[in-house]
Amino acid sequence: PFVNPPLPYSYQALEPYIDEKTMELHHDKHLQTYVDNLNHILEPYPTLQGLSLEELLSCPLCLPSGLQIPIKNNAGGVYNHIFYFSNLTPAPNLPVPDALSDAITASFGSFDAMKDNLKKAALSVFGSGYVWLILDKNKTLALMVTANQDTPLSSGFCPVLNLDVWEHAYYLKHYNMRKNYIDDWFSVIDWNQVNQNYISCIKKIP
Ligand code: MN3
Repeated sequence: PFVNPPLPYSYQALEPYIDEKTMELHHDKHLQTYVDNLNHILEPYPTLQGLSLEELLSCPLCLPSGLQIPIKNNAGGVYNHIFYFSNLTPAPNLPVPDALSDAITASFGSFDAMKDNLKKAALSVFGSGYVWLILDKNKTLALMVTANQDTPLSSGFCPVLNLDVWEHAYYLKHYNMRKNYIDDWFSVIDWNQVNQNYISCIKKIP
């Protein structure tokens, strides 16, 4: 069965940017529910239980038709949250490592331009969803918005960074001010990890 990995830092580690209660509920309740639901859905399908989250999400049409939406929602919920938590750190590390920094400059013109575009994209999400930095088939970085728990994996893109803009990710501290949450999130990004994600995406794309 799939498990909910512990956070790589304490619940209060991202204070004052992301509050302790939000982190606790987000990890122990929201993510845990997706893990439990996914395990329940896969119970009757031992062969699917052997697949990774990436495999479950990369080919929706390979799945039995009745499972396509439940797996998209719940394996997506597990994958998206583990990825989101793994790219945060209480000890932010700037500057951005060279490999990623060069790719950002090539795609967006500058780091600040990427940041502005990402913020605009995050503010544009209507309802619940995510903003992603992804690598496309030409090994170019781009931004992508997904609804609900959809992932870029199902469209063949490789995830480099994601921002959860569901209200549960920020409402206890930032209320309706998504903009403030986005700014605070930028203060706790683990750019070394994001650079690692970028490098592993480069290796995966033929
Ligand atoms: Mn969430």
